[in-house]
Amino acid sequence: MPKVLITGITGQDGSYLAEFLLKKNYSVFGLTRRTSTVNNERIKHIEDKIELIQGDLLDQSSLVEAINYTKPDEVYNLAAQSFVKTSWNQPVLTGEYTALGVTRILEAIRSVNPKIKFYQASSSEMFGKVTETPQKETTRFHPRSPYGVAKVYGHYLTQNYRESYDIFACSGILFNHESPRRGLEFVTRKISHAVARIKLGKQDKVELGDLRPKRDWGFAGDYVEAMWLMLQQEKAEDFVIATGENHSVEEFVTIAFETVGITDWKKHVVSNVEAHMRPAEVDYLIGDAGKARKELGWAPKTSFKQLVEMMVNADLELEKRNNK
Ligand code: NDP
Ligand code: GDR
Repeated sequence: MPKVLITGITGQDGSYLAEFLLKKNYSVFGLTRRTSTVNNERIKHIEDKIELIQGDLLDQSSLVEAINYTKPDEVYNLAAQSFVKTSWNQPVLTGEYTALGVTRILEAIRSVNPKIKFYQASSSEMFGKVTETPQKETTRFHPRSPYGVAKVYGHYLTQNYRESYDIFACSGILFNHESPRRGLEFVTRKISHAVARIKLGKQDKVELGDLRPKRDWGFAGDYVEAMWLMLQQEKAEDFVIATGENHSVEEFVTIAFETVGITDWKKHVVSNVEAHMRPAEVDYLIGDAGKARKELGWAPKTSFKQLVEMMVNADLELEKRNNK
């Protein structure tokens, strides 16, 4: 039975990846940090099938210990401070987790067993102010946030450990991917959750920022397969993972309200650009996953409309169960 260690297992992607690898008969270990309240909501349904190890990307010895104890064949580094807006409020912490955290985990792999295969969660935010459309593996990076800059560091460090120590280390440059397990502060989930509550009469309005930015939005459940495929190749390489389509925040809003039969959504949306302004915005992202399609045989399975409907319907069910 192959063994895997996932950092960020309590997050959106970690939970889907753990499910996916259990189906592939992996023995799954997850690194979790200590919190005063247990935060395992997304993995509650598989908790008896996985083993959680306490550790933190800020603590080198905890990473060495986790790798020594679990003896994994593969490590997926999904842990990060992943909310772009917060990265301006906490730029140093974002750098510690999202950038230096990659060094710490790669150093742990190098010192314990450099034969372990490594996946790094790189991001389309590295392209930022885009210099080419669509964006592919060779597109120049121009990150627009401390988060994006930290991801560029992690990306190049992963390449560097591959070249310096011959570690099988890959980066997946993933474009936005969402799901009913997305954190509530991200725009897609903020919208799907608010729409469900508006439909049920629990609230009347939702305040958003700029509705014009466009993103290439896919379904997280489809994207974790690509992570795994990267580590099953002969050679370690980096891949862009995207749908190849982009949509504005406004299009997401429109379909979300349509899903619950509300067509006059403007009555329910307050666009407060000022309040949600980021010091530098990323306006337009669209990925070219041609290399992944060709070399990994990967393609997304869920359309944009299916994704929006899935999220709104899941939030309707959630909010029907919730009395508040
Ligand atoms: P989430 O924010 O949902 O999950 C982040 C995870 O990282 C959580 O499990 C969190 O733990 C953990 N974590 C944060 N800091 C530390 C730390 N210091 N030590 C240990 N664990 C820590 O992110 P996603 O699942 O959406 O994303 C997964 C990865 O992919 C991230 O690296 C993200 O930056 C990257 N990415 C995501 C994209 C997306 O669209 N979702 C696109 C491209 C890249 P806790 O539960 O305790 O907070
Ligand atoms: P992003 O996701 O920054 O692309 O990062 P987010 O959902 O936060 O923003 C997407 C776009 O929507 C605009 N926007 C709003 N955003 C939020 N959060 N809340 C609002 O009310 C709102 N109104 C408009 C934003 O300005 C932005 O343009 C995500 C994260 O998962 C990263 O970790 C990941 O690397 C990238 O996707 C790819």
